[in-house]
Amino acid sequence: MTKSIILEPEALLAEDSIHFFDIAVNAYDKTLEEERHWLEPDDCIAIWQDMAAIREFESILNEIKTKRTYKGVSYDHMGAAHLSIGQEASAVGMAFLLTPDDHIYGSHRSHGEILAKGFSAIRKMSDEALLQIMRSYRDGAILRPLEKGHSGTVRDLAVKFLIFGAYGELFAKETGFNRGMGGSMHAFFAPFGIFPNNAIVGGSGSIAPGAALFKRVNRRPGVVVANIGDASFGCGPVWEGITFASMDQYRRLWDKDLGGGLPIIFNCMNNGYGMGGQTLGETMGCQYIARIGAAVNPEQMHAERVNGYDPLAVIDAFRRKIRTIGEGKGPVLLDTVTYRISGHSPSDASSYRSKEEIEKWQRADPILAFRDKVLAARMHPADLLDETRTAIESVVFEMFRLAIDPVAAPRISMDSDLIGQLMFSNGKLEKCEDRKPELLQAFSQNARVHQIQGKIRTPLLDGKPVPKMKAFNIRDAIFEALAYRFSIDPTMVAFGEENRDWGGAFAVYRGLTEALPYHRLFNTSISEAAIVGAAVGYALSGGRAVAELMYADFMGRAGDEIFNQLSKWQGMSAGQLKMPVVLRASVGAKYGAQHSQDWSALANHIPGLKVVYPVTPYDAKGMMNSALAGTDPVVFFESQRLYDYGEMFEAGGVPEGYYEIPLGEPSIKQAGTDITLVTFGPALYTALAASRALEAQHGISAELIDIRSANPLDYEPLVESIRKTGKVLLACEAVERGCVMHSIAANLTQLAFDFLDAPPVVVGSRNWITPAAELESMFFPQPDWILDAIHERILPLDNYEAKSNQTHGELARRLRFGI
Ligand SMILES: Cc1ncc(C[n+]2csc(CCOP(=O)(O)OP(=O)(O)O)c2C)c(N)n1
Ligand SMILES: [Mg+2]
Repeated sequence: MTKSIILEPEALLAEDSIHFFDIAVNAYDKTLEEERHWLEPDDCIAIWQDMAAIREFESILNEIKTKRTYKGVSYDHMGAAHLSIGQEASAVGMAFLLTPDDHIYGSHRSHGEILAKGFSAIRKMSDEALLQIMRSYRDGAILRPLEKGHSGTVRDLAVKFLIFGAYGELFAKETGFNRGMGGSMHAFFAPFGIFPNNAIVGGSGSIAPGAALFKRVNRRPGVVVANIGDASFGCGPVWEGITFASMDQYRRLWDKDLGGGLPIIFNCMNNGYGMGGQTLGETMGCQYIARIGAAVNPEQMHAERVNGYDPLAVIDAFRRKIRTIGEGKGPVLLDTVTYRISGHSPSDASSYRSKEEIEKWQRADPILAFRDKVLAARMHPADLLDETRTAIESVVFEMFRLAIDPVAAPRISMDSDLIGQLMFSNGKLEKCEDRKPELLQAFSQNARVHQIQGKIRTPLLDGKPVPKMKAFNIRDAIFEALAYRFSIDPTMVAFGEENRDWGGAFAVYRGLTEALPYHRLFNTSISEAAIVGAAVGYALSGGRAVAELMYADFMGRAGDEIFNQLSKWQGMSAGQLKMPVVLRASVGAKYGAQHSQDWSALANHIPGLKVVYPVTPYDAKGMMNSALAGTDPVVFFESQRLYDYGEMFEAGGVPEGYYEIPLGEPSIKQAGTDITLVTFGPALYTALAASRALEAQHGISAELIDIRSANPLDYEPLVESIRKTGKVLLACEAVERGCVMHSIAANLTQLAFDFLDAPPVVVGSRNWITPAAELESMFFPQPDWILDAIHERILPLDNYEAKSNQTHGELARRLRFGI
């Protein structure tokens, strides 16, 4: 389909100017009396109590970190504690109106936001709902130590639960929200709408838009708040997240009833500093974070600066901005000015700021200022405020004591394999929700489906190889798997660059544009970090996402999102959250150094990712089906050179119906007796050619095994093969140094040592830039290289003259020079 907006030269080249409107700065000026139409006396107590609780929570941590003792109680907290003393009003103001349907994401400095959001959710939930959550969450593991001796209300119990769970998480306790797998910087508790907090500065900036996307696509109530620091606005992924969240299509092209612009508030907790870098006047040039909105869209993201030292000003801003989002006019940017009186962390000596500055902010202390305001308005007497504060402080202290108690709050057993078990959920989930998937047409009516029906799915047709044009190929295989899951799982979305209309950069999605509404398949900005980050946020919210990276070389642009986010949240949530994301990354050829790299080793190195690279139609369909039925993140490499390849190995052809190939099972593509050739990626075809030459010219029978999956991987078939052949060569198209095959070779040396006649040999691409298409045969492994390497390093071949230098001497020379 062509676009509905015609780019008119007359209009686009005409003289004009761009208009900006004023951005409000600390415009809130209401007195407490003026807020009385909504502000009940109890609300004042709530705000006061929540701020006091946060202050106490953080003060205890500060004392414990710096002095190892607080009120006579000693504890050695080894981990991080990025405190937010001074930032309480901004946290409480942010959370005050939010309901459990509203989800917050945050940063390394989020203890205050976690507590504020939790307290706010607790006030809005019924006793039954609270009890249900506390009893069912991890089968009551957090609740049990609290129930004994509790005599107050359910809400009081829930407040204790929140503080106890938070401290427990910080102190790496079994009784932490996530069994201590997240810790201080990553703590969260989803049932209260508190979603992952991120140790990567700005990490939530690209993830939270995916959570907002989930709400729109699946018609969920609520807003998403990304609480990120002022310095994080220098991070590329934050800008990408803002770009992704502000795409015009949500309002112009998506079904109106979805609700319009993404329901997200980028809330800058602007404390004026990174760690020691000052964002005003030193490390940034915008002076006001709110100004950034003016670059984004005509509404300037409805940005404004808010006084984050006054909880009422922040509440006021959130009320107005939530309304704006309700009108479908998101995203929103808030620049909430605050100050951390505490250091960046307790070890921070604050050498970068003056004592005088800190003292000025201490005099403006938001908690004391609010107290004065309440007293001046005669809302409550001083002794009630003071009693309330003392009472909540003692609850916080009590919870601290309980959380450090090794009996009430133990750690996971040191000799358990629990962390290993948490890395993958290994679940099978046909659909993330049970409702009818939205489709524009039945797939049985789809032109691409019809076209594929006429294709040949077997290796041979009338005894001859199938011509390329007629063969059911890898592109078709992946399409079929995707189409199947789209028709089953209503939450499933696919997005990336040029995904709609164009059909995905390499036409895998061709035909899907006609079958799927915009919100299930869409083009994104050229924002790889946001593409992967949004997929992460979407999955954390409960949906299934397929994200596409046009070239694997662009993984660098999404490095944090792949390596720190996609891979880690199942483990850090201790299994509470799932990550059903398939990240499709196509591996190029012909386009030189920055468009032709196989980076499977990078993904394979990172714990928490499944990494596969199928290279036959049979494998591609079966493995994509498995990936799309699972609950784990799968990095799914595809070879651009092979998209047109038909099936050459599976005699019965590629089934039309649904089937799965479990991820992690190597496939014996050709049985043999004399040597084992193990491949990953397109090197299968290189090894196949080499095996034919070995057979024809030397009478050597090679067993050909494609591992298909680098992680997980069952080594048993490889060891079995080596037991038979005694020899193994491993080949892939990634540059040789550090490639997946080296890990496998090292493991096989351990696992099959007794059967090996010679050390395993690895053949990969040269450790160079990928040269131009015309020179590629110098770079990618060639069949000759495999024969030469066998001849030089495994089994001398009779009357054989090597064409390339694969000797040990040459290997040592290359290693010496790092090439
Ligand atoms: C990507 C990344 N770079 C650097 C750091 C180290 N670091 C941790 S916090 C921080 C400052 C962040 O400042 P800001 O975003 O304003 O948040 P604040 O600490 O002020 O709450 C830095 C540089 C990091 N964690 N992540
Ligand atoms: Mg900051």
